[in-house]
Amino acid sequence: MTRHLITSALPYINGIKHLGNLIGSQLPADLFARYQRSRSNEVLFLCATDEHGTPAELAAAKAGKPVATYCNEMHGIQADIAKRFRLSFDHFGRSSSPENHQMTQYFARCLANAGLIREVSEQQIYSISDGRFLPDRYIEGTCPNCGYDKARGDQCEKCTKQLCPTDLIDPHSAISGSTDLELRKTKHLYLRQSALKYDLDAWIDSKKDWPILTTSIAKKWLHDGNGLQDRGITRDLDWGIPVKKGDADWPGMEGKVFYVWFDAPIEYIACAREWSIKTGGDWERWWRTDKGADDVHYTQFMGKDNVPFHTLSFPATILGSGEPWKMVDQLKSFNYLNYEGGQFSTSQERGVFMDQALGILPADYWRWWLLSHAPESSDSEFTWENFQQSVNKDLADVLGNFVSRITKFCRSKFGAVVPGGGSFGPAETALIAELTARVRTYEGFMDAIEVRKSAQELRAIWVAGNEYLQSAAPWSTFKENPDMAAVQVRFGLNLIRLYAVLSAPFIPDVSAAMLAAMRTEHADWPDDIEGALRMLDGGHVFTVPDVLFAKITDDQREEWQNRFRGTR
Ligand code: B3M
Ligand code: ZN
Repeated sequence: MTRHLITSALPYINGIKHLGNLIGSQLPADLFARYQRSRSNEVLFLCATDEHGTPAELAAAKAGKPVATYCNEMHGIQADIAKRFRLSFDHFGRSSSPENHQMTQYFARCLANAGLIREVSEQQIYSISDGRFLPDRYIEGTCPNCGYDKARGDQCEKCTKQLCPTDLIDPHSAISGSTDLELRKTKHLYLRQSALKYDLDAWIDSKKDWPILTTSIAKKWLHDGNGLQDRGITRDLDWGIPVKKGDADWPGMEGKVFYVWFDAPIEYIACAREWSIKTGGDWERWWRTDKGADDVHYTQFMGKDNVPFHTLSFPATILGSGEPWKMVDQLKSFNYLNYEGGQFSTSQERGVFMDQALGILPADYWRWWLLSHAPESSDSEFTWENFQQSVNKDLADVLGNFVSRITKFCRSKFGAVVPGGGSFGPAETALIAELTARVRTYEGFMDAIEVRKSAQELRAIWVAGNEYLQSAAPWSTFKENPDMAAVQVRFGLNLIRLYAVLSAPFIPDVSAAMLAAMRTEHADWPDDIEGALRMLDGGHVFTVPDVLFAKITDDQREEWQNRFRGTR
């Protein structure tokens, strides 16, 4: 039995996320968590809302609400939508939690005690009309590198160049639009990442099984230009975690907060503490290698733009603390999901957002399409045609139709009871052999977090059952040899139960419906396929389930295509 700690990158608190955000981290993480639980491994699956920094403050200002009120409301909304997408977090925490305040200030003290924090006086842009400093994304202007006129103070999202607010041409406040700005002296704390360069390099070199995408990004930042830079970890803002050294004040840092990317990854740890308060669990058993976490396998899920912070800054915080905290073992990062030839856009209302998706179809339809088209080695594209085709073919025609045909035929000839008698013939034996190989292959892909390949293998397992039914044709066999038909039908009904177990990580609701229709609690993972296909014996009562997947009509597809086209 392996113990799996699994975290998904924390979604920013502002607004409801779109399908691209969902497949970029939380949904694949859920697939992996569900699968590891189904293999009887111990899992702690954590996520939380990322509630500090620009996204929270600008969104709250736009909503005309105090930031704390806004965050309270949005956490509840995001938690509810996550539940409706069956994202099976053991805890969905908040980076603004008291636990994260305490944990972040604790790490700051450890780093200070290790001599890894230095104070830096610097010039920051101050907005006179807003009465505040404008760090990071609180300021916008024209990118000096590519001329993009909505570049932000920390990065130009068009040419991705990392910027400082003072680099921008024609800067203005992202809060009020004011250009009444001036440079003012301030001072901030910097994490001396440069002093940890060799430790980090050695740690990354030890990760022999990391995907190329992950390692190449980490190495680029580590060796890019003049190597790993010291990094500011405090900001002149009101909303955030106050700068303190543990419980003690930090002289000269009054009124400042920690930078959002310093506190957000620490929430992975604080979230476990929130979980232990909720459940009585032992969080240190998951995070402290001196208290039992040395046998934990820790996997992180995120979008590729978050890789630098997870392979450099957060590990620097952990390594720099000098304490035995668990560090990530495997890191699965994703490219981007594009929408109908362009990008998802909140501001342009372009693309399908998580609440809207659930408003038109149940979660499993989306889970299946997103996971089977996950943007793993490259970006992928959502088109309504492809979505309609995949739902109608994979889900309705292959899986749904198989379940419907076998249960309805059995009810018509044998009643809603598994028919007994007879024994498996060559066709059943052949399919057992094929499924034994395919399920082992499926397990291999799932353990390696090869999401698309896992989906393809699972689909092939569904197809194999269909092909068996097609060639066995119990409806024809029945006329000449009802006993043989009984064997074929019993075998088919057992396939339904097997499919329910194998498919649950992808489509949990329909899998539960299939298991319920088979009236069985037996949902153990099938180490022995033949044994699994004998689980439902003659006389076992079942029910014919409702239609598992309704096909998407052309009219529906056209209506939805128009509805989510975007405003421009
Ligand atoms: N909130 C997500 C993003 O950059 C960011 C991840 C934090 S994980 C600690 O879109
Ligand atoms: Zn640019």
